[in-house]
Amino acid sequence: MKMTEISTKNDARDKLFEYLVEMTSSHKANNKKFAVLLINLNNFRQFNVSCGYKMGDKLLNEFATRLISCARTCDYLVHVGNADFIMVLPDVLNEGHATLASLKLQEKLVESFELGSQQYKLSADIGISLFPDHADEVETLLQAAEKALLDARQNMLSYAVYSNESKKSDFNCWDIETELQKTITNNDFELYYQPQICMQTGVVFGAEALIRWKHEKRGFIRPDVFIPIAESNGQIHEITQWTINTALRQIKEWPSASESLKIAINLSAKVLKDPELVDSVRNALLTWNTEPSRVMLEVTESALMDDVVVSFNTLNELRALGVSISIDDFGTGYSSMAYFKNIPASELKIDQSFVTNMLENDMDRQIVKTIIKMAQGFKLQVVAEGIENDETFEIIKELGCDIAQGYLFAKPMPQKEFLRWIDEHQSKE
Ligand code: G
Ligand code: G
Ligand code: MN
Repeated sequence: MKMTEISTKNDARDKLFEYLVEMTSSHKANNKKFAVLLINLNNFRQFNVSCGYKMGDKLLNEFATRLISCARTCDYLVHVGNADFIMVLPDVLNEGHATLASLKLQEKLVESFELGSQQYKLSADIGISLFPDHADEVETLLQAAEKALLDARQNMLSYAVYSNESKKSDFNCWDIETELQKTITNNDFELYYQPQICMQTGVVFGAEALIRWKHEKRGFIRPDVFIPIAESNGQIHEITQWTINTALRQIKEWPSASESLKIAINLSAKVLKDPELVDSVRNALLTWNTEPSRVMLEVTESALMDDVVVSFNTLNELRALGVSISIDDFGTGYSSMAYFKNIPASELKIDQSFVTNMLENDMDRQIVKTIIKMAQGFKLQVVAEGIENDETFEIIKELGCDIAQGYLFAKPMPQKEFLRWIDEHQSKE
């Protein structure tokens, strides 16, 4: 064999081409769209330098597994070389679907990767093209995804949809960021309130404040969509300030008979690492002259476990102000039992996915039961959220849960409606 023999043959790429040729003809025939996502794992070369090719291969496997875990069964993933993967999403309606899929993939990468005894943080950039909007042939469709990836890089975005310079794409991250900034500047968010009920007595316990962004053209944009963007570009700090201050201001308008009602406010993972968080909560309490005992701050279990030392410290400082801490989405974040005895919280919120499915799924019912038992053992208050029917309510009440939240009582609603709701509910108490 000659030492200089070079092969440019790539089986995976050949298969991808064949697959895409089939996709173009089937989608053309049915008048449907599909999306191509070119996913580039960042800093892979650096990883190979530090850890070697063998570990590099393992990392690629783990990375692919993570991508597959949030794909639909009809989606197609192939490793096309080095740090590049292509994911094909059949049958999408529009660019919005493809960008939501990209956000979902990127959210999946937030949790670190474990290889051997080490933990690694990974991120990826994504270029998106759509058949037939951006190209109707395989080669040009892939070129369009490459161009989108370059655009993303140049604009410091984690993903971008293809656009030829003259035509700016309609729903990309840049637009959302700009619009978000406008909304922050103009104070155009709104807080909705969802009641929480004491299960054993039926009286109102308080409400969870949930942010709402109504865009004049696009309607409601879900917090799951804009909070991760705000987290990645730092806007989350201003949004959090707004949320805390608005919630504390608005509870002053609640009826005086409701002076003891609690307000639960969500804090995102990034905010827990903000060295100014404790000061800004202290200031807001002073500004609005709020009893700290009325305030419950919710942090997700995965945010808490991301950096246990930092988050435990921050939460302990917050507790020293007199506010309470609740662990949101509990059951999904792999808490270690070892940390549990020192957990700086007084409440667990059972993740709604377990509650919603517990009538049909015995495993979920067991999980709910176990979390309630555990909370009782550790003297923590426990909330079940996502209660949608009487049957679920009765079972959970029987298990000894303290507080209920869910559509069975009320959906999240604007302050005005919430005030009416309290009135009606309290007249029945
Ligand atoms: O309210 P809704 O179901 O749309 O909430 C979706 C997600 O957004 C939930 O995980 C919720 O915790 C989160 N969320 C809602 N309001 C806020 C907020 O003010 N700040 C943060 N960080 N997250 C919020
Ligand atoms: O992640 P977090 O627990 O903060 O999310 C709270 C969100 O859950 C709220 O935005 C609310 O819209 C949603 N939610 C509350 N109760 C129910 C319910 O009974 N069913 C469903 N599907 N969603 C609910
Ligand atoms: Mn919450």
